[in-house]
Parts: sequence; structure tokens; C-alpha cells
Amino acid sequence: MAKEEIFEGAQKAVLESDTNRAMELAKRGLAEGIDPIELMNMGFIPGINKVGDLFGVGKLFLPELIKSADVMQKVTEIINAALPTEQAKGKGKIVIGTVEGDIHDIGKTIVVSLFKANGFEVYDLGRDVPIPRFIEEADKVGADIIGSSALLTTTMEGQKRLEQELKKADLKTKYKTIVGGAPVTQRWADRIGADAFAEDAADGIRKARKLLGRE
Ligand code: B1M
Repeated sequence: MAKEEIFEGAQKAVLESDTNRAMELAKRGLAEGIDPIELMNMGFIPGINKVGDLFGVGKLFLPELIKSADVMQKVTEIINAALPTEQAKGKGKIVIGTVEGDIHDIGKTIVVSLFKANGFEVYDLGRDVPIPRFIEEADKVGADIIGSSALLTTTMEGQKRLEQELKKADLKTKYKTIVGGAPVTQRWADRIGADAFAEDAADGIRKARKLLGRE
């Protein structure tokens, strides 16, 4: 099967909430040697983005959104399992979570897996994480970086609060921060004073290495 056919099929399977087809294509793509992250970025993510767009304009409703999200979750498990197994740790410690009020965690889970695969020690706080938890955990584990994900324009405010809390506690120089999530931009990162913005999981790794001077 050609790569493009797999990508197109993956997109369609997410759009049609066809779990079996999506899982079959994920396994097939990997078996044919497609890079797991490329398979995600070119196949499944455009599919869920299309679902989001249709939901946004009222052409698709919450039950369908939930079904497509379930398909994404199953596929993410397959893709994540195909990432290289954790390398020797020591590339840095990162505390990461989806901010409070926000339960979107598909993207964050991919980011966590890629960080692990690249030798980072990852402390995943999950989703709907109260802002003080990020700082408590960073203090507890002696983190280098605090990463936050936000998928709603309303919950992006949590990322801003995190910066404010860090400043208030005089911890801005101790911990570097990375922000990500579909509505998040470099402009937002600059505005709130985050150290970096990451477009996707691979960009997250690049930015983390740069922040830690380990490019
Ligand atoms: Co929701 N949702 N959702 N949703 N959902 C969006 C975000 C939305 C844009 C859809 C739309 O209307 N077009 C919209 C937000 C509108 C806005 O804020 N202006 C929306 C809405 C409205 C809602 C609800 C309010 C719907 C309702 O209940 N009426 C509700 C809110 C719940 C809540 O959080 N309180 C809701 C619920 C859900 C589901 C539960 C059904 C499900 C999530 C399931 C889950 O995550 N476990 C869901 C989904 C799936 C989506 C869309 C369709 C897809 C999100 C996704 O998984 N993308 C989304 C539309 C969209 O984003 N286009 C939408 C794939 C994922 C791989 O990408 O998460 O962006 P992403 O992660 C990327 C990068 O952003 C980056 O790397 C990842 C990998 O490439 N990244 C980081 C992310 N975090 C990072 C952190 C980093 C670095 C990089 O370092 C720290």
C-alpha cells in the first residue's frame, strides 16, 4: 500500500470513527516502515483536525467527536508503543500536564512518549492539572522544565497563571517553561513570558534541548 494511501485511509478512518480500520492502518503503516511520528502527523492528526473543524462549524456533534477521539486514543497507543524504547535517561527532567479545566490529552500523551523516547525523565501529571501541582511536582523531582498543554482558548489562561506563579515564587530562573496545544502560538508564549513554544512533539524535543543547552 502506498504511503499516501495509508495517510488518506487513516484520515478517513478517524473521520468515520472506524476504530478497526484505523488500528489496522496504524499497524500496517508501521509494518511498512513509516516513521511513527510521520504516520501520526500526516495521517491521523489531519483526521482529528478535520473532525474538530466540522464540530466547530456545527456539521458534526459531540457524540461523533467523542467517538473519533476514542479512535485517536487507540491509535495513539499503537503509535506510542512503536516509538524507540526509552534510552538511557539523563537528557533532562520534565514535568508535564494539561492545565486545569482541560481534559484534552491526546497530543500531550504523544509529547510525553517522544520525550521519553529521547532520554528525558518525564513526570506526567495527566490532564485537568491544578496550576500549583506543576510547581509542587517540579520542586519535588528537581525538574529542569515545566511543560503545559492547553487546547481551549479559555484554559490557555492557566499557562499564563503558571508563569505568574513562578515569577511570584522567584522560580523563573530555576525552571524553564514550554507551552503547547492547538490554540497556543509563539506570540502567546512571548506574551505570557514562557521560555518556549512547541508546535508539535518533535518541536518540543528541539526546544527542550535548546533551553538546556544540549542541542
Ligand atoms: Co475538544 N475542542 N472539546 N474534545 N477537541 C477542540 C480543542 C476545539 C478546537 C474543537 C472545535 O470546536 N473546533 C474546541 C475548542 C474551541 C476553543 O477553545 N475556542 C473544543 C471544544 C469546544 C470542546 C468541548 C468544550 C466540547 C463540549 O463539551 N461542548 C469539550 C471541552 C472539555 C474540556 O476540556 N473541559 C471538548 C471535549 C473533547 C473530547 C473529550 C471529546 C476530545 C478530547 C479527548 C482527549 O483528549 N482525551 C476532544 C477533541 C478530540 C478535540 C479536537 C477535535 C482534537 C484535539 C486533538 O486531540 N488533536 C480539537 C480540535 C483541534 O484541536 N483541531 C477539539 C490531536 C492532537 C495530536 O493534537 O492536542 O493539538 P494536539 O497536540 C499536538 C500539538 O498541539 C502539540 O503536540 C501535539 C502533537 O503534535 N502539543 C504540545 C500539545 N501539547 C503540547 C505540549 C508541549 C509541546 C507540544 O510541551 C509542553
